[in-house]
Amino acid sequence: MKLFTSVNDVTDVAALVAEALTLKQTPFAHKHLGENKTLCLVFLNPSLRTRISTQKAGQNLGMNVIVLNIDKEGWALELNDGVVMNGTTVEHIREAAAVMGEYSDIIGVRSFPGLKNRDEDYSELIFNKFVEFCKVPIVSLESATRHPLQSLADLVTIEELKTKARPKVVLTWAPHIKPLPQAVPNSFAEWMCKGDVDFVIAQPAGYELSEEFTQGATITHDQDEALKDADFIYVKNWSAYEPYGKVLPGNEDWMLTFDKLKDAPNAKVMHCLPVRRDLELSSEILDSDRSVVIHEAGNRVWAAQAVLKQMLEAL
Ligand code: SN0
Repeated sequence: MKLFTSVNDVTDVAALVAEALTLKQTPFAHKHLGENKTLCLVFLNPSLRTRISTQKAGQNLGMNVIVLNIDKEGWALELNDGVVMNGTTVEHIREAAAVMGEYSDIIGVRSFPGLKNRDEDYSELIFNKFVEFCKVPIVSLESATRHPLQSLADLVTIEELKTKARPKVVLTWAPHIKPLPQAVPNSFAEWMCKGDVDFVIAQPAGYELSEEFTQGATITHDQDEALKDADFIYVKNWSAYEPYGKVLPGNEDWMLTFDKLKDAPNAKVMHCLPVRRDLELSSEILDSDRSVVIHEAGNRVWAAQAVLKQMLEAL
């Protein structure tokens, strides 16, 4: 694998999930694979899980790992071509990405969407500039439209915890005070549509995701109906795709509470984290044995390690 930005970069999804679960049992079985190889993780936005789990995954494979919080510690980057750089930006992404490529065997990049210009975000402007200029294999650490390492960890978690061959998985929209990216739900939908699950998306009217990601999903505005007999409930806020990046008024009653689980007695509750307690998801659920969010976050290591292993094998 030379590029990991979406489920479409994976030739065999089930095999990658199985690989992650094998690595969970034997984390150091390939500790020489990454010897003398450098992984550079570049963050243009904050991170907790992605940063630590991917760093750990690289180290488990014997890699040297460098983390650069470029938004805080690097020179201010210019992303546009054809500008006279006589303002606040100091270094063009053309040079910055090319130089990082000189120092690295694999690069990871996190770049959130601006949520202002849909065409710009959905063309993956920033991420694709790294791909173009750094010339080494790249793994997405969440780009404008997708979060594939999260989605792979989610599928690994479902595979690991499921109690029936084809579980019912419900992605349910949650309230928030500010506009968040569609990257996590887009990506989750795209991966679930390739998994062996019955997949339902429940969201208020107006929060439809781009159809590019939801082919094969059942989409409903009726949360109660969707949650019925769910095996896994994935809670996530996202802003509207149309009008782009907006929070629509109302819908506070979409927060998942214990009461809403009454017709889903076996449902396990997932969230990618960070989660705002009692806004997106009730603390009652988070503090109960229904929640698998910590287990899910733990699986981020094995997802990242499976991807890095396949990338190292292809170097
Ligand atoms: C990000 C998102 O894409 O939704 C990262 C999730 C892994 N989440 C946030 O930006 C949360 C910010 C907040 O203020 O709650």
